[in-house]
This record gives sequence, structure tokens and C-alpha cells, in this order.
Amino acid sequence: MADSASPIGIANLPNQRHKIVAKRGAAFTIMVAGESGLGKTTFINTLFSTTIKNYADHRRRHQKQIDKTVEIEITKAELEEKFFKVRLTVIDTPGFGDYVNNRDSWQPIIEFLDDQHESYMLQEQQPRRGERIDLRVHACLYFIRPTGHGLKPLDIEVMKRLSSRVNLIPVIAKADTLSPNDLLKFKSRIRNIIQAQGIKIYSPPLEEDDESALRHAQSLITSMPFAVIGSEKDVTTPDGRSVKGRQYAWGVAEVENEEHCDFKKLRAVLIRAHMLDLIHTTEENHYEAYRAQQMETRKFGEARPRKLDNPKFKEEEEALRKRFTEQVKVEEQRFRAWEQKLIAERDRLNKDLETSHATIKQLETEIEGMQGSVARSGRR
Ligand SMILES: Nc1nc2c(ncn2[C@@H]2O[C@H](COP(=O)(O)OP(=O)(O)OP(=O)(O)O)[C@@H](O)[C@H]2O)c(=O)[nH]1
Ligand SMILES: [Mg+2]
Repeated sequence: MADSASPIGIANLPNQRHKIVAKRGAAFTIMVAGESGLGKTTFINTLFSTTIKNYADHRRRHQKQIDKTVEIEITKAELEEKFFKVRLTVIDTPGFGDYVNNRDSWQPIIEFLDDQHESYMLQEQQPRRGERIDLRVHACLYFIRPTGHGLKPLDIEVMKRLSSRVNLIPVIAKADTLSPNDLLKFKSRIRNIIQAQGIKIYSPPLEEDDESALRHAQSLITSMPFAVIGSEKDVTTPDGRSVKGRQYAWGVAEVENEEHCDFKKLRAVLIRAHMLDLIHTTEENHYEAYRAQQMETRKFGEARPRKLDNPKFKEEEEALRKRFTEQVKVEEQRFRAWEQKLIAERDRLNKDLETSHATIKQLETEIEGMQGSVARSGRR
């Protein structure tokens, strides 16, 4: 499936590492998250169907139902990339945002990520470290609703929490619903918000010594956040090709056409060019950060405190309470200002009324005066 034009990450590795990796293959775990109904499950099916050889034979094992996802689901598959085996695990999560209490709906995803670090850390502390069970997530794709406007406060909050735990890759869902122009504007808006909010997203490494890799990474960065189209179906284009895509009256939105969306770019980042970087940064940055933080707050070998006693959890609670109080204050101020404006308006209206009354009075006097003079001239 690798086309020769795109750089193959594995082949670019220093020899030593290349050998080790090629012999053992790699275990790679991807997670999808985001609001409900954005096509997360469909994306997973699309990824499997475009990367697994003989997918038709394995369809039943890998294809996921695209009913609403209601719990965290784990699917495994084996890919072969240029004589190199990848044990791919994909974690599908229930979409959030359609409950009254949004907080509860994404909390399990954060806990899942922490639990994997925790479980790996405990296994590392065992005297015999045999084959470990490792479900640490190497890349988390965060699906953004293609509104064309920006990010919701909920997106920002969840992305912040994800980005401190995992390599976060934001993606724009259902790219076929935005025009190319609107898509470009939307991308730049989202990049600005991400920067302004200080959300750390995954960025392909810029290797200065390899010109073509450098150019490739730069072009990836300018396309971020990747816009994707997902589809379970093969459809026929007006020029007679059978492709994965979505059929419309105007034609076909093709999954693997770079003019239509960034699916191929995203897949190349995940499966080809940057898989090892994603694995290493997970180990070196995110896992290390978790380990260091846990070491600070508890003694060696001690179990993780229950959620309620967890200082981090308390800290979050505290931050939330503070934000709530601040918001109430802001609302109160807004209300005061509004009240002031109303009072001023009332005074102005009262004044107007007074002036009108005075005018009416004066007019009445004038009328009386005129009536008086008419009566007088009648009598004459
Ligand atoms: N137009 C368009 N529709 C899509 C795309 N991907 C998925 N859909 C449709 O969106 C609907 C929801 O898709 P799912 O894959 O179930 O969405 P989900 O994000 O897994 O939803 P939850 O499991 O509820 O979180 C389905 O009707 C899909 O056919 C896309 O790229 N473009
Ligand atoms: Mg789903």
C-alpha cells in the first residue's frame, strides 16, 4: 500500500534501531474521541478497510457496527508495512456532548488513558518484567464538528486535558460538508484557537538534516488539523473509478483523494512516516510525565489513591469551582451594567414624558386662548 513517493519512516531510521524494530514489529495504539455522531467509528472502519490486506476476508472480525458507540471498545488488527509487522490497536470511545452533564461523559476517556500509564508502571515495578500488557495510547484523534466557526468550550476543555496525557491530533470531521474555501478558513481559525489556548498538539518532528523529510513534515504541519472523510462504501466516480467515498448529486467525495480531504496524509502520519516518533514521544514525554507526577505524590509501590483523594482530582475540582465563581461574578457585573442602563433609560423616558406633558399643557393653554378669542369675536 506504500506508494514510493512518500517517505517511509522505518527506512529513514538509523540502522540499529531499524533492525530491532523490524524484527519485533511495533505495537501501535490509536484512540478516537470527540462529540457524538462525528464519524469516529466510521473512520476506524475506513482506516481498517484501506490498510488491512484482504480486508474482505477479515471484515467480520474488524468491522465495527456504526450504531451509537456506548462504551470504550478495543479492536486489534495486524498490518504489514514493507516486511514490517504492525500490531495495531484501535480504541473507539463513546461520543460526548449529548448529555446534560458533559463533564461525566468524557471523564472515562481521561481515566482510561491514565489507567494505561498506571498499569504499565506497575508492571515495570515487578521483579520479572516479561511480556507486558501495554495499551498506552500513542495517538489520540480528536474529532471536531465541521461548523466552520470555531471550537466549542467543551472541545477546548477536553483537548487541554488530552494534550497533557497523549499525543493529540485534532481532525476535522466530515470534510465533505464544507466547501474547500470554508475548510481552509476553518483550519486556520482552529489553529489560532489552539495556539491562543495553549493546547499542545502533536507536531511531526522537523529533522533539519534531511531535506525531503523536513519539507514533508512542514507540509503536514500546514495542513493541520487534518480534515477527513469516512465511508464504509465503495462508490463509482463519474469517470468510472470505484473508490471509497460518499455519493452526492454533484459527484463523489473521495476518501483517498488529496484534493477532497487529508485522509491519506493522516494515515501516512499514523501508519508510515511518524509511527515510531509517536511511540517514542509517548514513552519519553507522556509516560515519563505521568510517572514523575505519581512519584511525587506517593511512595514507591504504593497503590494509586482513590479518585476522590487524588490531589490532581481535587485540584481540578478547585479550578472548576474557581471558574464557576468567576463566571458568576462576570454575570453579576453584566447584570448590574444592564440594570444601570435600564435605570438611565427609564429616567430619560420620564424626562421625555415631562417635556411632552409640558408641551401638551402649553398647547392646551394656547387652544383655550384661541377658543376664548373666537367666542369673544362671535359675541361682537
Ligand atoms: N457526510 C459525512 N457523514 C459521515 C462521515 N463519516 C461518518 N458519517 C455519518 O455520520 C453518522 C455517524 O457516524 P458514526 O461513525 O457512528 O459516528 P460516531 O462519532 O462514532 O458517533 P458516536 O458513536 O455516537 O460517538 C453516520 O450516519 C455516518 O454515515 C463523513 O465523513 N461525512
Ligand atoms: Mg461511534
